Amino acid sequence: MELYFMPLACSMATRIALDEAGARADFVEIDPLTKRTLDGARSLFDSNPLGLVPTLRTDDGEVITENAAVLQWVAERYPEARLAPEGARGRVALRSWLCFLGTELHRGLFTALLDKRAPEAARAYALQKGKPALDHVERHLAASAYLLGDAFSVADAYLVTMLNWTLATPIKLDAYPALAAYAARLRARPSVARALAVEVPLYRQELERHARAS
Ligand SMILES: N[C@@H](CCC(=O)N[C@@H](CS)C(=O)NCC(=O)O)C(=O)O
Repeated sequence: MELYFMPLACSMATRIALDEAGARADFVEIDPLTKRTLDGARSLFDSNPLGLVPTLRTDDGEVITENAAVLQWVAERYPEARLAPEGARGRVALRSWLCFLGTELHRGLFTALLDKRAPEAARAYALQKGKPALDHVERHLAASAYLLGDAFSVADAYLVTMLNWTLATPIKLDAYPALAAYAARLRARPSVARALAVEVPLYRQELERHARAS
């Protein structure tokens, strides 16, 4: 299987989930500026018409896009890793969190904050509009170790990935003590620590590459 990823992007959640599952995968780095592999040989658009990561090509050649779908595929493909709850109720809760993370937090809040081309007014609007979503997760995690209670799931892989992004935004995690404690605890989790150990240096290289090109 192949995971198309960009360093520290939301595709890192899939890297964490695959690591948790002990799954073997080839990680194909995409440059966000060119949307091509670093050697220029392959375009992400050939696999995903939107040119977005994560894009996962399974061993059967099936292409899966959209974080929520990719993460649920990994959880279902490797049930022994227990990355999703077993019961119907728990599955609904997982889908609910994944939809919330993908829409209210990722696209609703972080996309505008991280987009250097976004007008300042768009950033301010996203910050104000996204605050109830951050407050919601803060309240939830004040009473719960993980998004789904006492067990790590693919939703946590997604959330911890996004919390890294706060470093590049005006969001100060200090103002959200439960989220800050959760982020610190999850960053020490071996799968998350390994993902960061791989992707932080790749991100730095990406920044250097872009600085040289500009
Ligand atoms: N709706 C998509 C959004 C994925 C997304 O926004 N991916 C970002 C990285 S976090 C991306 O590929 N950005 C590249 C770009 O926008 O050109 C999903 O949930 O997978």
